Amino acid sequence: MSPSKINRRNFIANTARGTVVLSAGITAFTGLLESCSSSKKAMVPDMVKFTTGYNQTPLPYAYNALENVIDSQTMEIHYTKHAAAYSKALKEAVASEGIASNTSVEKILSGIASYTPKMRNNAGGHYNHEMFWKSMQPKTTDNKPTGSLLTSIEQTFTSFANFKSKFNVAATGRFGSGWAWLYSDGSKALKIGSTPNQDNPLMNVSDIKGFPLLGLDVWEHAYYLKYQNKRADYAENWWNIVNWNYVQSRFDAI
Ligand code: MN3
Repeated sequence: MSPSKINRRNFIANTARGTVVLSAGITAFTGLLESCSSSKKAMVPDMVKFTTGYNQTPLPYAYNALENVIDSQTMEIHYTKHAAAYSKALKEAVASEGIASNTSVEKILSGIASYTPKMRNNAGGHYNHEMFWKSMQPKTTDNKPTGSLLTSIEQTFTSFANFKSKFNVAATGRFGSGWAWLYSDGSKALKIGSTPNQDNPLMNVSDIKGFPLLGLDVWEHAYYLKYQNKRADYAENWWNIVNWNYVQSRFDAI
């Protein structure tokens, strides 16, 4: 934590638990903080940088940019049809369920138990995909994290190879549609897990709770044209296009 960040924020120290909870006076993540309180650990994402709106942000690369791993047709259908539908339906749900239009998706997710299945499916779907697009980049050789994230992965999972193996188990083991996650339950502790459908660790209904750092879409629409039933091959190839700089930026925010 840099001094400048410290100066920008108001700290409340909980010395009994040895944890520190940041109170930035921004309401967007109040629910998230509350939803994570059950883990007895602080959840302190960078609230401005990682606040999600309702519209799709532009895809940060061309449809064919990830061609060796994800084919162009899959990317285009996935972004312009599937993900676009989540954004559209999210906006419908926000309007019909009386939510203030400046409410962040994160705030909605943290209290998702209070809303309809339409909200759950589409707020989750929109959030997950907005994060998914940013977490990929064109294929590079020997693609792996560096710095503090690599150190933490190696400390938590023994090695980067072992981390990938455990993540792939989460991805291939998810029955039906869903997501595999690297997430933090607070205090930068790394966890691997999966959620069904469009759920994610920000939801107060989720079995796993925390701040998502990296998510892999294992719905068949994400890979079927190129990989058919071979989800394991998709998951293995995907490591070549993970944007570790983006994952690191999320890790730095907690
Ligand atoms: Mn998808």
